[in-house]
Amino acid sequence: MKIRRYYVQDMKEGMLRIREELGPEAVIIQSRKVRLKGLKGLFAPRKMEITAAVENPLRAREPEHPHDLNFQKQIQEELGELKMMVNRLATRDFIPAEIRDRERGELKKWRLRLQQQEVLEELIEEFMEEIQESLFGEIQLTEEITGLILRKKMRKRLKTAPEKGAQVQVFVGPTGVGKTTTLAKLAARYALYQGERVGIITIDHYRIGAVEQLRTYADITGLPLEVVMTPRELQHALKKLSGCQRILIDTAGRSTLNLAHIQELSNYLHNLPPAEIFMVMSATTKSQDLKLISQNFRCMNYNRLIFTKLDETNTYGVLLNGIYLTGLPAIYITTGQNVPDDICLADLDKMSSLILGEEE
Ligand SMILES: Nc1nc2c(ncn2[C@@H]2O[C@H](COP(=O)(O)OP(=O)(O)OP(=O)(O)O)[C@@H](O)[C@H]2O)c(=O)[nH]1
Ligand SMILES: [Mg+2]
Repeated sequence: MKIRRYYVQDMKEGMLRIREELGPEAVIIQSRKVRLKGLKGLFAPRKMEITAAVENPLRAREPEHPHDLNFQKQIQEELGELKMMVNRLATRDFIPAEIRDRERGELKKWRLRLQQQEVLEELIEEFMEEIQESLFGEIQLTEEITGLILRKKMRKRLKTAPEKGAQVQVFVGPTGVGKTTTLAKLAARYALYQGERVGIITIDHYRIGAVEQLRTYADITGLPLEVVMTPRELQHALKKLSGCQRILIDTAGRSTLNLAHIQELSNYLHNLPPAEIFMVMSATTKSQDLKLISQNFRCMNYNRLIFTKLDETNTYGVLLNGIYLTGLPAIYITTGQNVPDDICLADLDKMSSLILGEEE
């Protein structure tokens, strides 16, 4: 075996020299950046030290017919293999252990942040693996760079959509998440800011005080309110309000574990015209409960998300988890009890900043 060491500017130059001198069968067994010895080396840019070896130097000689097409093809194949090998070696085996550990340290910080934010473990693993794979070869991996890459990946995972402006909008979800309050905020915005004719329907005749709550909002804004007790009555109410540009339908909050109640409510929604059906999720919901909510309410055919009560928590993983579990875009975020002010459009940058704890 012949082993030779080269000092070159870059890998490309090294490969050319190795091929020239050792032939196509040579393999690179080590590569690293070094300073040349002596005063001169101190001021010169760092060189690449490549150690290459060839098993049988005899085969390294040039062939008798270098222009033979088969020979050229063989050379190219071998060069391709060599390239792959070099890449593998350069990205894994020859990074000093201390740099590898530093990279892991940077990731650890972000893993911890995502865990604190209660991002689902499966999503955290996915992010960490993707970043580790794409970055393992980068020597200058700082906490800041890792954060930027994570942010970019998170933006891709999060999902928003523009306001659709469907005529019929329904608000569904578990108890007490803010369905009625959010409906009131949007009704006021449509009516007062956009000058639209708005009608409200409520299917919530189960909870004592539910109708009065909505009637208070309707009276303040002067909007018509229809209370319905059966799916058939809902059809009548829709007809009655058909002159409205916007019809907002409030539903009763149902316990996530009571599938019979959820199913009963979904019967009302079977014959709706094309509608935006908002699943309202509170930011204070536990991640594991979110899984149940997204599954058990599926029969409601909800197609968009609203996240409420962001002002009540410092843990924002729900935003990512909700979008991930349902595959649906978030449209609105609410941040307080004030009607109509405490609502805004969901925004990718804002959501990822909340989860990662960074300024935009
Ligand atoms: N802090 C905060 N409170 C909110 C927000 N949205 C709603 N609330 C409050 O949460 C409580 C429940 O709100 P509702 O709108 O009645 O909730 P709901 O989903 O209609 O409740 P049910 O109809 O009983 O299922 C009320 O006290 C609201 O003022 C929000 O964004 N932030
Ligand atoms: Mg309600």
